[in-house]
Amino acid sequence: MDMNIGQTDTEAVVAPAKPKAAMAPRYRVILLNDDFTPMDFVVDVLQQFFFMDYVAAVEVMLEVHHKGVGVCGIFTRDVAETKVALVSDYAQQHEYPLLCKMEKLDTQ
Ligand code: TYC
Repeated sequence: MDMNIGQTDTEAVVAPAKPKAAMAPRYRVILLNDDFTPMDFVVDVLQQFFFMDYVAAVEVMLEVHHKGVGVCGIFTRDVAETKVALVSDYAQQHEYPLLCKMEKLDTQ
């Protein structure tokens, strides 16, 4: 008995095209290590601008201190740009060389 009525072999193996829902690209906001910015200042930045609790902020600060870079969070482009600008202005006001950057994520 024919179990494949109305369906060719090709149709049976090719998955139907699934429309991809458009999703806004996301960006990773990162801090870079330097030898001059005080650890307490970096912890304060992470709490103030990224709403981390003290323990999480110390963890990220130490990650940056030991490995050179650490992730503050993942955001849409506008939010990431705003965070980078706010952190960079705050560091400059205090005359610290702290670098905050954003990187586009390639997978969504
Ligand atoms: N390395 C700095 C120090 O020893 C601390 C520091 C941590 C600086 C993280 C920047 O993004 C940074 N004072």
